Amino acid sequence: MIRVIKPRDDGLSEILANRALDLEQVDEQVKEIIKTVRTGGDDGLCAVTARLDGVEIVPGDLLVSQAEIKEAYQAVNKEFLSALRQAAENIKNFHRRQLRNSWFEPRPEGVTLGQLITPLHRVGIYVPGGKASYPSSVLMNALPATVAGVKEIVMVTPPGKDGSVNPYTLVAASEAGIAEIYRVGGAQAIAALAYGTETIPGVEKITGPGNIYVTAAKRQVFGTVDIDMLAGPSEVLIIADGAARPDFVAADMLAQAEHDEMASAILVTNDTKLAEMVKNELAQQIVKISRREIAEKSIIERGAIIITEAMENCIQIANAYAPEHLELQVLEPYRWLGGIRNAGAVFIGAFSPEPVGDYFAGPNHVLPTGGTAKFFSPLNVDTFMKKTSLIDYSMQALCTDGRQIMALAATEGLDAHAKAVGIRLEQRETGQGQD
Ligand code: HSO
Ligand code: ZN
Repeated sequence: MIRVIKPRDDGLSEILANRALDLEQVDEQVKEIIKTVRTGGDDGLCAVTARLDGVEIVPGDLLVSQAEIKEAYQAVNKEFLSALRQAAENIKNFHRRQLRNSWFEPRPEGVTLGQLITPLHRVGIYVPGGKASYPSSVLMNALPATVAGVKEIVMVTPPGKDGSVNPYTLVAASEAGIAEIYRVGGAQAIAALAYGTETIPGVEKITGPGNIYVTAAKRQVFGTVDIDMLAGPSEVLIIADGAARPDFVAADMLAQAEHDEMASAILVTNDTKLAEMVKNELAQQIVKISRREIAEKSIIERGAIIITEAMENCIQIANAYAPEHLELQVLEPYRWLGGIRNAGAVFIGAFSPEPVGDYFAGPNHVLPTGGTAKFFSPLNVDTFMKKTSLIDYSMQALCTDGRQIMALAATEGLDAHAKAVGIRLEQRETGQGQD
């Protein structure tokens, strides 16, 4: 059922390529939706929601009430709540380590330089509805923003057919300190966050995964607001050697495959026997999982077992693939870790399966997909911070550097730039300046 590929097979290049998100196919439709919300405000937003989601909502009902949040707490079980709270603690602790201070550097020559690091003021978090509505993703998006010091965190999430919002999502939002929740989803929710409506004031940045319409909308509003990244289907690449447990490896591949038919689970190994055993394990385990149909499609269409000559080749393939999640189920994981350049998150050893990171350990599970781990990082505290540069020159320092600045300005033909410096140098020469 799963492809087995040996290097030089054509299949390998097929797996390494062909992962780009094809957002163009929905761009026109998304452009129309954004225009409707931008020009029509609340009415446009509710009209699109009625048309596309089949839910009639009046602007006055967009905001989820405190009473609904209280009710949601009644609907969720205690075990969920205590696990969620512990996960939240772990996530906050991990992200606190990412906080950086503003800095000032006064130098003896009369120059002080520095960098202010300040949180964004208002951000919007998109949480998908339906099957992919994950309370864990609410925490993963909101808590780094909280740790960063963002004052206003807004959440949007599509309503069910009856207009309700998943109680687990609501409880997670409340636990993460989100006070403003709107029942609206899709590209129209992204448009509302970017441009604002009468009911939903606009935000500065939008984060969180969504379907292809949401992702295309995020790309279209980028520049009006900032976005985190363009998320594609989830993926895991597992490097395993002869010491790995085939049942563990297969279980981890299925944990990935059950997310979505488009999700990819790939095993790269230098051990032919392990490859064979994992293949058998997959066949045995897949019939026992509740999302079997989704997982089967994912494993058949997107999964692969790649057999290489040596561990070095496994590492090379991982770097070329740049997976969202990389598992190292090998005898000496730390020996190989230094060779890893491209991965969203690395899970080390037999007892760190991906769900540990998906839910609990603390690092973020919003990770770069589709090979973008070559240049994107996991969602983190910096995602919600911005930097402001500080420049403080004394009169003495300007006199020292002024001629060089004027020379550069003259070369660019920017006479007024040169004069803005020159006027100060002259003042110094005539003795009128003060430091
Ligand atoms: N594996 C997903 C996150 C997730 N898994 C949420 C379960 N719930 C993307 O990293
Ligand atoms: Zn997952």
